Amino acid sequence: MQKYVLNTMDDPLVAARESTANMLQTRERTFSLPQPFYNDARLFAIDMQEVFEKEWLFAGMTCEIPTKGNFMTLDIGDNPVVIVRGGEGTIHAFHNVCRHRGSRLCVKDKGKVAKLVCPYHQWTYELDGRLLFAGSDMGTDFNLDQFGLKPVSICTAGGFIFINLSDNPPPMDDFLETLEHYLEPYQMDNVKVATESSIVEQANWKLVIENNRECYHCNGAHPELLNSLQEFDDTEDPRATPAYKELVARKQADWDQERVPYQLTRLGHQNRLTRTPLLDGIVSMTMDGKPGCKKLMGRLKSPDMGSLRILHLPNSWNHFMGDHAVVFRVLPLGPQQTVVTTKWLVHKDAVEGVDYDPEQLRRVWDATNDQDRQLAEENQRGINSKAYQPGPYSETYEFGVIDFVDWYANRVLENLGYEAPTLH
Ligand code: 3BY
Ligand code: FES
Ligand code: FE
Repeated sequence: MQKYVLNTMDDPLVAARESTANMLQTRERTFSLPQPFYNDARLFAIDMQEVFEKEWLFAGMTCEIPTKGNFMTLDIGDNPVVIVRGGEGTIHAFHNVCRHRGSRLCVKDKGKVAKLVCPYHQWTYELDGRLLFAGSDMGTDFNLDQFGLKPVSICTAGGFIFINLSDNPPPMDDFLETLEHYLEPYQMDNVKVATESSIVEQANWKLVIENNRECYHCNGAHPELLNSLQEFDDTEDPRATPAYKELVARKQADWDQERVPYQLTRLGHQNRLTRTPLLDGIVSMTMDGKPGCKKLMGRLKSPDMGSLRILHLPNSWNHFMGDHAVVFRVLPLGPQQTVVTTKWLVHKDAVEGVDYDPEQLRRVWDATNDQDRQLAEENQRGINSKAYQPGPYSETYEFGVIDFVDWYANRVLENLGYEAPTLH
């Protein structure tokens, strides 16, 4: 494809890429990042190009587009994307950009269509992206085959949909296999979204992820969440008490009976999966710790499944319990603005008002999301000050943040064409 670009002398990112790489190579590894990483417009453009346009991103769940013609849209920075279910159940992703004069094709968040029809001049595409109809006056030489929608790489596993905007996506097979294995008990073809929320946070996307990767702030911030959640999820964690280790041993014996995976699995720093017990006697992330949905997920017989936690960098964390699951998607909107979308999933046969009340179901994470939004926004405001300088992460409480920043720094360096240090 012919690329048209402005003279690179005029491209402000040429110099910014070099100084970004330089800051990443010389950064203090266990300290927060230098200020521009959190608030600079050029650095944001580099994050979009090197992370969000090159890495695999969590987009949504297959249950959101259950039948032929169902579609969902999302924006990766300036790149609108549409994900649609075609014939034979195949799921396709396309740049949501008409090949006529570039209008956005699908404008709604979600919907169902027979064909993809552009709202501008009604060019009409098949669900597999082929252009079927382009008005009547395009001339005799016009070849429909040359104007199909541009595909976006996509893969699915365990009900999750991932997309990748690059021409050369990195391999993901290990993660997809692992995800299938951990999600098998939940029979992800049998789930639906009970309720969802999107909140806009006035903070850089990395502050949103950093905040999620530690529970150092939980005691001071999250009374509702701490009704159910332990502040750590690993018996090797220095904070793990003998009582936690005993609880883990007891629950793991139960989980063996139910044949559900629980081992901690880390795939590089990008993906981490583990099942951890909730507080003793608590089975779900609800205000009272009781199931929020009477009908359990998948093939599960007991609601007491703890929480299966799934991390996928750069943009998702998730909690799967026995009765419901909560999935989270993070998308940058600007240098200091991020949208966090949360979806609560239940068994597809669960009946609203009988088996679950969506308002009850969402209470804990609505409160927690709002608290985390405030923390990230205050973090952003302090970082914008001329007084900000990178500060030390606690290796005991904030190792997850260190891991995230290491992953981020390495991906940016490598994607910019620099050598990156090996991660341990
Ligand atoms: O539960 C979570 O997803 C994160 C991890 C630690 C604190 N927190 C809100
Ligand atoms: Fe889509 Fe004209 S821009 S039909
Ligand atoms: Fe939090």
